[in-house]
Amino acid sequence: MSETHRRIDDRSVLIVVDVQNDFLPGGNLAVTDGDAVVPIINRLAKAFANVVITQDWHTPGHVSFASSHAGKAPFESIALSYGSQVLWPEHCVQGTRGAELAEDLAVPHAQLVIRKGFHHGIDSYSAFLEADRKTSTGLSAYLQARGLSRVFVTGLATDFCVAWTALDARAAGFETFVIEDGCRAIDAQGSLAKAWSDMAEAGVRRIGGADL
Ligand code: VGL
Ligand code: ZN
Repeated sequence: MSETHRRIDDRSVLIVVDVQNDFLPGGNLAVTDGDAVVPIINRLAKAFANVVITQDWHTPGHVSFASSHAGKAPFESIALSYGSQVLWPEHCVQGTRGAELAEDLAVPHAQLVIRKGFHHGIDSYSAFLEADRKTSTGLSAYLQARGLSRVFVTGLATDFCVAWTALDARAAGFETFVIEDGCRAIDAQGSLAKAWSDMAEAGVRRIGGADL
């Protein structure tokens, strides 16, 4: 791939996915080494005129929590009306400290904070389309309206919210990159390898921050 393709321009947007206390060490759904992305993202974001931040934002008792289903434990799956759902520890509940953005995240020029996963009965790993694969968050229309056609994705977790966001960006027709060193993974049952192979197949480009 040529430098030209990777270069950040006016049509480029950095999407910073779910860099929230609950996904950092000590949080309710801690991603190993999750805090390592913060300085990397702070540095990367300076190169982007356009930045969007996402925030996982669940209701108390959300359908994606194992505690909402009798006899179920975190990391088990259940069948819901829209398909299979992995169950998680309670995390990113609206208004809690765990749902707040990482204190050290320093991206003051971010223009939009988009919350997702707020429908009580529908999860949303993706920043574009909820887990029923029908309900839109509005992000695609926002980016289109602003003339932003090149999406660079970074944050937590590589194999869930980052991957789903990147796959949906690609499916919506955006040129899509994942900045690998700006991400960390949960990696449950081979989910990380599968995420990278799904993204490669979809035409999502895997890059490092140093490529930019
Ligand atoms: C995420 C699991 C549940 C993520 C969010 O941000 O990757 N993972 N909710
Ligand atoms: Zn969640």
